[in-house]
Amino acid sequence: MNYETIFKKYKNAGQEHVFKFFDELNKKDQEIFLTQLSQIDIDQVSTLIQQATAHKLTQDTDQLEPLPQDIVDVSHPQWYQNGLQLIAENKVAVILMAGGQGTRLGSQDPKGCYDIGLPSHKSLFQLQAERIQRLQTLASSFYSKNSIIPWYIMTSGPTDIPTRQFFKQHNYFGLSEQNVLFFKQGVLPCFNLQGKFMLEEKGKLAVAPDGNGGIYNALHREGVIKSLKERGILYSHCYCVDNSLAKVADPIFIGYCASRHTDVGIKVVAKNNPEEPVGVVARRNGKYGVVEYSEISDELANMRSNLDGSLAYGAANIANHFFSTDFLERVPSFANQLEYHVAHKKIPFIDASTGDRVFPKEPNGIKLERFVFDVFSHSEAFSVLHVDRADEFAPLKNGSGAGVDCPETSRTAILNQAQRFITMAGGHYQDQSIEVEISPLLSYGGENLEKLNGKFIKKSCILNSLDDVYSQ
Ligand code: UD2
Repeated sequence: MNYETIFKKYKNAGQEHVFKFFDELNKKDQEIFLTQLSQIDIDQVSTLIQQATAHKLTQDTDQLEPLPQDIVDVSHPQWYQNGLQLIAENKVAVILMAGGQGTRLGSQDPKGCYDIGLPSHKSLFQLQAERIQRLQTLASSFYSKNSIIPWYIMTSGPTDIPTRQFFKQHNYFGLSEQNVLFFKQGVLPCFNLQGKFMLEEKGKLAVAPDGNGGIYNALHREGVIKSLKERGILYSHCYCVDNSLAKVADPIFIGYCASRHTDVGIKVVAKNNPEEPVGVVARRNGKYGVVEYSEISDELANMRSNLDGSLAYGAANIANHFFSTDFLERVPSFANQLEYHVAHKKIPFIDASTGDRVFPKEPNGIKLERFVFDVFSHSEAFSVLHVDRADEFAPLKNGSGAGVDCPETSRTAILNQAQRFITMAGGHYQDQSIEVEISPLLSYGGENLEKLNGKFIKKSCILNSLDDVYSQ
């Protein structure tokens, strides 16, 4: 599209102010700017701005009820073999949501690159890659097949290049490059409290990733669904990058959901307290859904069950989802009904009156995002698996020293899990100051440590292989 056409579209939408500094730009920057402007669906976004600024928060428009207890099953090893067999038959994929910007973490790099300070200094990406590798080994040896779990990684504008570079630098952490597939989610323009677009630079619109719910458009647009079908994938585990304990492609979860012909499955833990920043699984207008922590009222967050006094809305979403490929194929038929959520953020912008870049101290703009769990109401066979927080959920949200959901709590969670695995195998620590890290390549869920039975670990160490186990 040429300048006149684009200008007219933006003028009709009341957004012509974005051209204020256009004449100051050189030819090349003008081309880049026009390309960016032409890629925005200005009509759709204008509608969204009206909806978002008039949007009512969920609890005063939706009829909410706590999750009925009879829908929740508790995780159990009985489903492990079923899941491992599906993995061995190459019917299982992993989809990682890694497009978020680690603002709260204070890191410029994609969150998956973060080193939480383990003795091995492995990043979250490496821990997750090694969990996949271990499962491929377990499935292959148990079912004597060459098991492959393709790993689809969703990135966004800010995380795409650094994520791809990180994997390349680390040679895909031992995985085959053709089974680590990146795809980018979409972006949406930010706008100020008056509904006007903002300039990040004189020739660049301020945009942000369209939320982890942008995954559904991206899966189709970027050919991931096509790839899943070509590979014969029936089920996918979809999870968030920032959970240090994420049980990637958990055979128990896969086996449980598949055994119930699930189209959408979710893992939950008991919510710690009313203020914990997690969504809660509930019934919304008679359907299953998740009420995000940023949208639940204090009244509902604090409501207690009459039976045992626990939180009525206490089924905490840990961003671990199961999807059948059939369901993912169905999503476009209702994707555009998915609501957008309003996030008030501090958005640097060019001040129109001075041309200077301003870094606001308070939220000055709105980012629109979709949430991955907003499709749950379209599920026809919903499953909820209650899992053990200590074994499955250690989110990395805050910077070092925050005391909660931070590198230190993630590190502790992983080392505590290793100690439980060793104790379960009959091993002991010589004294409590010892720290042992177990490589996921050696053990995914505590298996393969039998030789530790009756042994005393005398000093802190990293168990990378059975040789390390024998040498204790
Ligand atoms: C997420 C869940 C929340 C709870 C919590 C647990 C959502 C919407 N909320 O809250 O219910 O489970 O995690 O820790 O899932 N991401 C993208 N693209 C985006 C935005 C986010 O891929 O545009 C990814 C991000 O990389 C991360 C995940 O989605 O892996 C969660 O993102 P977040 O940090 O924005 O979500 P949070 O912690 O607010």
